Amino acid sequence: MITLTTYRWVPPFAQGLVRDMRVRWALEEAGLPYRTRLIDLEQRDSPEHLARQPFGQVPAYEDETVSLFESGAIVLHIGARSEVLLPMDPAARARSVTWLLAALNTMEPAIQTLAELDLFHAEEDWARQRRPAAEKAARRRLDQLAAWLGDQEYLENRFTLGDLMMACVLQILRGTDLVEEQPRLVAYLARCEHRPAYRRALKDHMAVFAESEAAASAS
Ligand SMILES: N[C@@H](CCC(=O)N[C@@H](CS)C(=O)NCC(=O)O)C(=O)O
Repeated sequence: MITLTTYRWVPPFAQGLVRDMRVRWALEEAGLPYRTRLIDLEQRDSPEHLARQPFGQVPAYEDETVSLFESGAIVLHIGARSEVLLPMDPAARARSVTWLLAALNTMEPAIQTLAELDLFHAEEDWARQRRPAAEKAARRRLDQLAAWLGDQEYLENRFTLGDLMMACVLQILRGTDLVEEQPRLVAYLARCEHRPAYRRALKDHMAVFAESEAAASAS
């Protein structure tokens, strides 16, 4: 059985965005059942968790054959078991891997920089000075992505794990208007989020936090 390790609870600003969502969504697309191992934030630097995730982060993943960390590596591993996520054709497969890496390596750094300024440093002077340049850099990447997308439904000619990862990265901007500035990206994100597998993943992801909050208020 596949085991996904993630947090028992995170603050509301992070709910829906924790990177276990990428893995849950991929598992739902692939139709693979899994169980969760829930850890508290305080347990992230425990020897037991560091053995699974050397940087004390989530998600971590285990199946019968391998233990993995890094959401991109995990989604690729799941993709190898599902044509819904990775096309069989070698060229199409390579293109979808390219988009997954573009999401993680080109889009996410600019987007995450802006989100961290807003979420963790909004009241600090240095962050106010840094923000305009960070916003400009993120907007440039969004402009480029929207230009590529044009009138296509997905980044290539069908949904793949590249779209899954790109959608999750775009969601990090939900506290800003940057995606809303781009009607093509709004429609693209909605299209991805409309997938039944995404909805099931989000429901299960959010249920964990709701249960933790209910247990905390009952005690
Ligand atoms: N590159 C990693 C990033 C994982 C990550 O940032 N996880 C966050 C939750 S979404 C976390 O565990 N943060 C706690 C920390 O960095 O100490 C991946 O994609 O798996």
